[in-house]
Amino acid sequence: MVKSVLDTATDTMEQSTTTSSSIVSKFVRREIRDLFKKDREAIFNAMEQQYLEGFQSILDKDAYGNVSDATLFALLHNKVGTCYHDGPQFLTAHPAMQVLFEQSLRKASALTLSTDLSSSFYWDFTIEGDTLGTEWHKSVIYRDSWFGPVKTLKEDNWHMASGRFKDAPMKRWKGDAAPWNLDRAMFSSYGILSDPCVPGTSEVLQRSTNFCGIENPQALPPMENVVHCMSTYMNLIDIEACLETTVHANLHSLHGGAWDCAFG
Ligand SMILES: [Cu+2]
Repeated sequence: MVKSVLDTATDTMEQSTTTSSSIVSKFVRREIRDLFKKDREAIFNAMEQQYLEGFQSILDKDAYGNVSDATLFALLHNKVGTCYHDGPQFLTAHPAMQVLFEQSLRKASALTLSTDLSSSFYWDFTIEGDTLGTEWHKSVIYRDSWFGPVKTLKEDNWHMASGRFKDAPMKRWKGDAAPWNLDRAMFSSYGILSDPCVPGTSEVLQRSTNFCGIENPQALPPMENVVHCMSTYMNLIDIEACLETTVHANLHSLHGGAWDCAFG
């Protein structure tokens, strides 16, 4: 796809030169709802390879053992020493991890499904924030053929009862222990790559919109929160702190839920 024409003009006293060349963008990132259905389906198929089939391409198998790319992402995200959160580096480091994810996604698609992906995706969750209010769990995002339901039941042990990712395993590091992967706050007490405060023992993904018996009435962050952060604060540290706490952070808990509480 030809994205734009680059014009370079050089003016001197003696001559004026103009050159033009085409810039070709071979890969684009679109809001997930804006993708053609076939492109979105290809992406989800590749994600199945990553999250269900343990696709491995980033770490060398001989050196690190059987460590899937998805496990590495979980580890990097949790590792305190990686510093993805709690500072202005969040704005660049977190997207850098997304680039790594996309590289793995393209390889998974090409190598295991013989499909070259033409695009990647992002999720603009402020669309749910602006349009669905407390009904955000009804978003197309949580369709079975997309990411699967977020509203689950205690009778199902908070597992997704349907959807392509319903059997997604909780990630564990399967390589050797090494100084770089031994860091606080990376593993739960059961060795699962989740927040250490999560005491779950399930080896299959669990999640809920319920908190200790109470249905959470919160909505996803609206675009107004982003605008507020960008227009209220004047330096990167304050803008980032606002974005991380009022735009990003609740996503984790909203999609996790809480159960087996002392009450409820
Ligand atoms: Cu994060």
